[in-house]
Amino acid sequence: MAKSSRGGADQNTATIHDLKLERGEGGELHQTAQGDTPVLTTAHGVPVSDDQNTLKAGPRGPALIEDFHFREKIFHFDHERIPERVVHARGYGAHGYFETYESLAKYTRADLFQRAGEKTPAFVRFSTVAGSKGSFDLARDVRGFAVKLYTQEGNWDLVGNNIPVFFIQDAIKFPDIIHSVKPEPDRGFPQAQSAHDNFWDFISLTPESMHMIMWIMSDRAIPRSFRFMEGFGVHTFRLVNAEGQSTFVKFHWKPKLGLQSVVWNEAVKINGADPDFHRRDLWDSIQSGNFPEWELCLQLFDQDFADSFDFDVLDPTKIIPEETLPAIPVGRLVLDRMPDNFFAETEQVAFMTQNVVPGIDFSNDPLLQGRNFSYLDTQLKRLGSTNFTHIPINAPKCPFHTFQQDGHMAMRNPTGRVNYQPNSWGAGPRESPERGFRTFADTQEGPKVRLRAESFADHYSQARQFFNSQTAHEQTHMAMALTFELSKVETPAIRERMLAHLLNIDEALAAAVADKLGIKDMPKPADSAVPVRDDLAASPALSIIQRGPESFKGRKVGVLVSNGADAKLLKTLQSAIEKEGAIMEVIAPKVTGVEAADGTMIAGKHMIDGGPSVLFDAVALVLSAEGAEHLVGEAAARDFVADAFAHCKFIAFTPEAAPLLAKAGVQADADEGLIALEGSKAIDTFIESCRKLRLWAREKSVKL
Ligand code: HDD
Repeated sequence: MAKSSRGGADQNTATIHDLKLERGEGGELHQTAQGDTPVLTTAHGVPVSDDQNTLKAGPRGPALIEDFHFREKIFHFDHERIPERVVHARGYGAHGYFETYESLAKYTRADLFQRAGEKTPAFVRFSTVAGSKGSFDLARDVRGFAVKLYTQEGNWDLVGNNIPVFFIQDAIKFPDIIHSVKPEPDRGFPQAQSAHDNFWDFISLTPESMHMIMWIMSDRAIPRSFRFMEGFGVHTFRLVNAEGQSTFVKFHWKPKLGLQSVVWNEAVKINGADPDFHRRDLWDSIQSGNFPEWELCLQLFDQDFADSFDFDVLDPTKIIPEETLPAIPVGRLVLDRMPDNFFAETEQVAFMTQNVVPGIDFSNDPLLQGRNFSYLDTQLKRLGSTNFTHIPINAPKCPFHTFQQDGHMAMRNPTGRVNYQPNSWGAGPRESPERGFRTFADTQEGPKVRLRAESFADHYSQARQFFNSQTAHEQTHMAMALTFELSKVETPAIRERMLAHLLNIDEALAAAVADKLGIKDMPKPADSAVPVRDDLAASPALSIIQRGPESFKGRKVGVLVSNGADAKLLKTLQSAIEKEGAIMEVIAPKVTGVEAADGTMIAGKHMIDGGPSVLFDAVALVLSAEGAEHLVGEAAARDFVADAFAHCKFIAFTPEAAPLLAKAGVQADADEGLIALEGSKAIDTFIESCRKLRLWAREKSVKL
């Protein structure tokens, strides 16, 4: 079992200290801890005698300002909050390491890529973009995928997302896109939603967003777990080797457990049932020793490829399809330890795109160039001091020496007389032309202009390519997402403007959305600066369903049980699930569990109301006839079954559970996704089916 370095399992075991009620010198009552419990002190180390009562003039009198312990305690509490991140406020992080497969010295002098098998400590923070810190996990949104690698030559931050393109091409538009998606300023809502007028107004006036919109309206924006999503560095970067030669690179993180998302109807329900769904998933898997892994894959290319590629490699609204340029695995990222303290690490971690190391450099992507200003600036606002690098989570793990000094909360001032260089004292660090970071000597020329390059002008072709690369089910999900979002837009002109863009992407998609919205008069297609291409080959790598997992590993089965259930069957089911690397959780009418037919007790993890089927990847009903009869009358049990069916999940059931299926409107032989637990092969069939994750063929009939 994995433990955090401090605390861990020991702190999870509650011990009730032997508390004793004592009368103090003045006759007042207080509880005192006994044994070896440390004595509570003030922040200045003064032992505290009473932490239950303020100092008063008489037992019923007013409080005295002299009470320094009370004042210090409340003062500190009043200042506990720091500003939340202006974007990506809600996030969750974990520690781990990156392991290099083979030396990449040919391409880069970056120290972490020099030696096969080298392990570099890492901290990763996943996030949603629009919602505030306390919002729910399954908003339709981009997920941040920020990786800090503590290399031997400084910290390298790869501050990416789970989507490889972005809304805008130039950083100067960032405040506008973010203002538009955040709660509208007059009313202060909606929270963590893009489904409102301001967002779609901005988008419909910003054609360069169309490719990103296709991704956001796809199931990529409602991932099942952080563990099952990809990460992307988005921009083109450069690798630079010891000879000073540069190779362009795009960074991809690929989850070892395959891609998986939920469906929208499920996401909405998960947000109610468990707003911390993604956090809990990461916590549970790391704490139980199931460490998630991603492979770092590189798309490497030279100037000739860049010149001949269909789009500008500096345009962050474009991808290079993996079928055109394969992403080569070069190492793996393993997350194996939760932070000891959420605030100290996950909240205070400061990611910055400008944190690059010798051997890795920027490109001229105008979004990246602007980001390189923003991230340093925001840390001062958020963390309150230029000394935020003194916070352990942000400090390098390699030796480092600067002459920076003073400022708020300075923890690490230079010692001795020398705080400048050059100096005559023969002391202190000096720069190193050999080891130091050298910017790639790219030649630049041209007038100073505020212009968008013409090579950035095609806003629809890759949006179309993305849509064409999806399976029919995924295309339906996108049409439904667009319909949902635009149905929340109150201004008809904005909806129509969006339809005009959709017409440039896919006419059938535009028609489906118009039909579902009830719009009869189709607008004219939006003007496009350049002809929209329809010769771009579909890229199967862009589809989640086509990139599913090979096994059911890392997933979760929810088993609804009742009194009189078959304990032996449940045990066999559990071992089959665990053999697959998945886990089983029991849902019972009462959380304390049920009594099985053989008289043994089966413990519950959830009661029915607290364990709806949306929290699981597949479900099983292990019920007795009597149990099923009782559950038929419970709305939560009926929803458990009806939702699992509607969300195209695989459902195993004992024949006795048939009345519950029927009451939930599910025919026991409706399709091959319903597996009766009869005969010796039934459990194997169930597990094999679960590997497909969902029975998408059912979707047509349930019309989600
Ligand atoms: Fe950003 C945070 C990713 C464009 C300005 N961004 C932030 C985080 C991620 C990204 C993952 C959260 C880091 C964490 O967990 O602490 N941002 C992206 C990606 C972008 C992008 C992939 C486009 C490719 N961002 C972007 C632009 C700007 C910013 C164009 C401003 C010009 N981003 C910020 C920020 C944040 C931030 C205001 C807020 C909190 C923070 O930096 O530390 O500086």
